[in-house]
Amino acid sequence: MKEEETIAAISTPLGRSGIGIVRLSGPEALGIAGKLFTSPDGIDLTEVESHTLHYGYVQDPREKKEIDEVLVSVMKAPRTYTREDVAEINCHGGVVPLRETLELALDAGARPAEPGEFTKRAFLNGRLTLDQAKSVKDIVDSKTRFSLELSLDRLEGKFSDFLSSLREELTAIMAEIETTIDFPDYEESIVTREELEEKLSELEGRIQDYLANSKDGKILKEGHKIAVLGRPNVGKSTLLNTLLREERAIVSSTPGTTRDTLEEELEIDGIPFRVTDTAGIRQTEGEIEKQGVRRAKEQGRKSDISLLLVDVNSGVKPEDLNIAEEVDKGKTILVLNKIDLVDNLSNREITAKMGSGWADLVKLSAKEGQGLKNLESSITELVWGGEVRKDESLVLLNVQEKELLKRAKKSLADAREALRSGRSIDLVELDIREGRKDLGKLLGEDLTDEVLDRVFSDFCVGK
Ligand SMILES: Nc1nc2c(ncn2[C@@H]2O[C@H](COP(=O)(O)OP(=O)(O)OP(=O)(O)O)[C@@H](O)[C@H]2O)c(=O)[nH]1
Ligand SMILES: [Mg+2]
Repeated sequence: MKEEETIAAISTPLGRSGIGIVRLSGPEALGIAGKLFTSPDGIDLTEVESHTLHYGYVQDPREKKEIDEVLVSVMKAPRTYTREDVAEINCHGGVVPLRETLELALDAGARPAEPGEFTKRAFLNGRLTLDQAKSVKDIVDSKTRFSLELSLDRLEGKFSDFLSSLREELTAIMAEIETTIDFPDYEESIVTREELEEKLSELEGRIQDYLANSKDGKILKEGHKIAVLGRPNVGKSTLLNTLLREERAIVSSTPGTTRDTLEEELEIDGIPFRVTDTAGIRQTEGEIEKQGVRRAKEQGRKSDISLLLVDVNSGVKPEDLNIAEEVDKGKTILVLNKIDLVDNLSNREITAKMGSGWADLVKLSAKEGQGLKNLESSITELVWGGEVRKDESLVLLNVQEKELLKRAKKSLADAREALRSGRSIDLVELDIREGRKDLGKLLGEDLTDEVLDRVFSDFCVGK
């Protein structure tokens, strides 16, 4: 069987680093590691105790040439990541010793691991549920503390627990229905249609709550898009730099400085964003600038949030009004910039010109940083509706997972409808069975090899 083979891979990123790890897993992991390893006190890795660390050298067994000075961790099945024997050879982090160590391991009988194969084995050997296995990838990919926390929740099995308990209850309901069908005359065994309906509606509510708390995993990983818009010279590039806390975009007092869009990653309060600085929007004859303006408008349409800047020092101009007409105000924060240059600013005067209906209005000095905190909280508020972030029940689901949960909920609603309209109890059971099947899919049952391969193929090699 394939799973009996011992696999090996470099499990740390390649490049210059302090250490790098070659990981082996499988029945021969310790034997193979032992063939490459020599230690001053002649340790035999297959003989040592589990979960111990050993100092020595990786040596080419043929040439007796030392490749690297290493520490080898020995972890014996079953208390390991894969539930198989695992050896991890901690090399110095350069590319050459790692590659050579891996090659020696392959010469000694290991097979190169496929992407995600260590985690796949952890799943196949029952150490992780499919859901937990998938969250391992999210953890590796997490760009922010917040998405990491949510992925860790899943690794702990919160989602699997929720699904299992739901499914157990559906199984219990189905069993009750079966007894009702098999022993229709036996008083005790009969559940009433009302009781069933009530129970189903409660389960539906639980799925609904879960869906309501779910956030799109993709957005959490890749970030919401923010476009910075406005006419030339209002301070868009300055704002980008201030948000990033680095001098990223060129700033100058010449209108039309930014000719093209510039996208950067940004984290506010642990939430990832992608901010795009755009070319100032105005009527222009310049071909390049025209293109820039077209792209700026496009960014505005594509973004989840827009920041429309106006320069309060120069006041609202016809160009500002033109832009205001084009944007979707519901997702746009009106930013009154350069407040450091004016003494007292009346919001009303500005809104009288720019109109109302903006998602929010923030006074700012992009140059001096005044009002930056307000702008940042206004942005997170707009994305999370304020309170959601603090909610502990928040879960990370991807589109397919949401879809399956919705389907399960729909099946329960169908079952309830069938009960209410007096259909035969067999049909009711059929709907429930359908919903239960979707939960099973989410739990990673009835998986074909193809589905499994797809899940793990996104992983990096060595995880
Ligand atoms: N006093 C003051 N000056 C600012 C502020 N924000 C930007 N500026 C100045 O305004 C000028 C234009 O700033 P940019 O950030 O280049 O403006 P922009 O909107 O990117 O301009 P384009 O790329 O030409 O569309 C520069 O001289 C900035 O230093 C601010 O809050 N206060
Ligand atoms: Mg600019």
